[in-house]
Amino acid sequence: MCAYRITGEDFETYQRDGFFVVRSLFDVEEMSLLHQAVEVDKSLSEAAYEVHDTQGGTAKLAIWNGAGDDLYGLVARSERIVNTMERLLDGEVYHWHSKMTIKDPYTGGAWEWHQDYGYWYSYACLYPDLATCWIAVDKATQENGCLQVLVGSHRLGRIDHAPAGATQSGADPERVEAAMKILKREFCELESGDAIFFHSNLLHCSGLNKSPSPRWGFLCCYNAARNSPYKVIRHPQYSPLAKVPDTAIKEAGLKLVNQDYRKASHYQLVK
Ligand SMILES: O=C(O)CCC(=O)C(=O)O
Repeated sequence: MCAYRITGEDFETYQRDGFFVVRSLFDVEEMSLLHQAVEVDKSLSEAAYEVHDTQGGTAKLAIWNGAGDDLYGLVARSERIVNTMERLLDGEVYHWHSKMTIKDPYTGGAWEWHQDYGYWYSYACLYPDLATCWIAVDKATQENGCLQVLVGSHRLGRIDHAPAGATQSGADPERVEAAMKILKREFCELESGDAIFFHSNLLHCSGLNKSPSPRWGFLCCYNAARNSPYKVIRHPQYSPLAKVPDTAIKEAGLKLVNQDYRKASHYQLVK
């Protein structure tokens, strides 16, 4: 069982580069449970809506706010992620939201260059004290549209964002082009169960899925408790996050997958 705990080196990498990769954050058995959950509970893929890119491609996105006792919730509440986020965001954190990004074989679309804080800013968070853990549900490669990052771009500060394609928000293309001339672009190729922790101002994107395999990514996003939206908006305010031990996923997993999974699911999908 993975007992990942953030190291001093990971923390320094995060501060310098805006992200770091953890190999096998979730092991083969845990990923198998997650795959079974996806198979058994179709509500997620059925509720996912289309996200159109600027090249005519279409990805799908499911997003929800709660982190409950279903497998997705247990992953989002697991100590290996939440403790890491507490270190990265320097104090108590809460679950901001979780997302599943889905790229179907051959047709799965791209995500344009953006910073998450580019649009979370308008959710009334004063500081960019939010971060994401992007977990590879399927192996992510350049061919199927893995995440790409501009190393160190979190230090550019927040860049203006504008609509890109029908349903996306993209960072100012002129700034992105200038940043690309001085910062290294990294393709984050991951095995299933690997994860990337990244800063909300890190410029990132992902390409088309040109492969015969699906590419699913599970994103758990957190906000510092002290950075709850300063006014009431559509997105929920701070609520305490109940951490669960790292063992919880396997302990609950088989039971959840064998029972009626839908009854165990607590997530409320948002459109
Ligand atoms: O999963 C992906 O390919 C990118 C998703 C993303 O960047 C986001 O949801 O902010």
